[in-house]
Amino acid sequence: MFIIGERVNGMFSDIKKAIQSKDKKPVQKVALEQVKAGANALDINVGPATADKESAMVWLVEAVREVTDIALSVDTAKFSAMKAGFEAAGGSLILNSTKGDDRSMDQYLPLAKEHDALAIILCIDENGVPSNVEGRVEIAMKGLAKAMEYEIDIEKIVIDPIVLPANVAQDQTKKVMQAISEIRSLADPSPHIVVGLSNISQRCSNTGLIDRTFLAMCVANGMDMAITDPTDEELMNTMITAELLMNKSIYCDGFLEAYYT
Ligand code: THG
Repeated sequence: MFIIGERVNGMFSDIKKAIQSKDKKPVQKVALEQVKAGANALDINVGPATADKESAMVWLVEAVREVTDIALSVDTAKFSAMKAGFEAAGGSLILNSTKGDDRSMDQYLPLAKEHDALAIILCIDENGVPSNVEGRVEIAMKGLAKAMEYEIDIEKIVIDPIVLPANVAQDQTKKVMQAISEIRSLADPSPHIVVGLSNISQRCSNTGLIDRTFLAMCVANGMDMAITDPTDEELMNTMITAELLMNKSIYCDGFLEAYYT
């Protein structure tokens, strides 16, 4: 599993405060905790409360880059902020994200190509998030065709089927998992599949339990990347165990310890 640490996000109050007061310390602390816990990349998102998205993104990227060379997933819906974040980061990048309509992909995919970045394509188009499996799969396939048009390797493409909170869109959870499975079986070579895991339990009770149960189910359906918090030990243990049971690692009695060595 490729883990994108979710915590450097202005949606969290410590990071929001740090961005507003231009205090790098809390950002760098959170970033290093995520890396130490096993993140393979860090999501970088300035959150909703900042007016000047470009300069906030540059500041946040630079703060994190001072303490780690790990891959950065520049997470913004604003193209100018994406471009600014990419330039500030130098290399080792994930474009998070482009919508799956032609107009968005024609803008974002050339930027990903230019920086040799992984590109996350969301299963959203001009009509929003499809409410069925077929709509998600169709957008994913259009995304792969578009990547080929720009001569981007399919290994560089990451499809996000879009996870919605279980308390308001309970019927969508199963559809996300079916979409993951279908995209995996239809495409050869297959793109990566990512989900924003915490979306599933936003404003629910028992968030941890819901997150890790959903994680195991997504792993069973072929998901290989997750935006999540690797400092959640129970969640990580569930991920390691789910991958073991999917035969992605070799069983030994100390399989949990073995993962970290
Ligand atoms: N897909 C992609 N990128 C994404 C998402 C996705 N980036 C952002 C988001 N979704 C993933 N990151 C988070 C981070 C936090 C939460 C959810 C997703 C979250 N926070 C709690 C809340 O808002 O209720 C708690 C906040 C707090 O503790 O202060 O749920 O889907 N490509």
